[in-house]
Amino acid sequence: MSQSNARNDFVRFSLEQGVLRFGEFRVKSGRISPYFFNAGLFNSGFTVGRLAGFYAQALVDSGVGFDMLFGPAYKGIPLATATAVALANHPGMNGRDVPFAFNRKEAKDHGEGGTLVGAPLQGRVVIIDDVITAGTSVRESVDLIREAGAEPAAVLIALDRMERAGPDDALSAHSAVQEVSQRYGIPVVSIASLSDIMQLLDQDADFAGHREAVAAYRAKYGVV
Ligand code: OMP
Repeated sequence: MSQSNARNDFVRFSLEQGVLRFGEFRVKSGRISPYFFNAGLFNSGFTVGRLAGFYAQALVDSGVGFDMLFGPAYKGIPLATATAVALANHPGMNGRDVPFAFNRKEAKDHGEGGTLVGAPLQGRVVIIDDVITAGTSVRESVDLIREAGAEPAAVLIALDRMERAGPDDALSAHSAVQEVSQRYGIPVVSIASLSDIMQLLDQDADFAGHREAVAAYRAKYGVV
């Protein structure tokens, strides 16, 4: 499958699953967005398996070198687990078995202790998440990875909303995704982006009714 087909297929899959919706949604920034992407609705064996296949493909296609995956609690935990399974089955990985780890939100003071669970954090680590809005969970993950003596290699997300960070009266020239990439000096790889959603709206008459609102939102908040 070509990379652009994978992006289109992912947008369609997200629509079919009700993960991507059009309407009016207040997002974390306070903006009223004409679309919302709720990755939590990938919540069954088949859909999480397919989602993980898209993550694995995007990571392999990116050409980023990596040794393991890290999934920040809570949403990153099933994502890292399922994507490690998908990578193990991916022909481009030549049978490599990729370790994964995740954190707890609260440190455990008995048993094995600590906040990290899974494989030891070492080497080049890919952080996996759904959407980056403020970049809070990425910062925490980068800190945990560096404290363990490992190296953040990339952030892998499902959807890049491609929108400028900051308040309306002081919009940044960059998106939250670009800021994360610049701040930590690592690539942010996404399965799909707002451009791919726009492409679907341009091409599919069934969704044409949402085109104008999404285009207007992009013109106001989008990065080029
Ligand atoms: P950070 O982890 O701080 O970057 O924020 C992730 C947040 O993005 C989640 O709490 C979601 O509520 C939110 N979100 C989506 O999951 N999908 C969207 O399409 C838009 C948002 C958002 O609020 O910006």
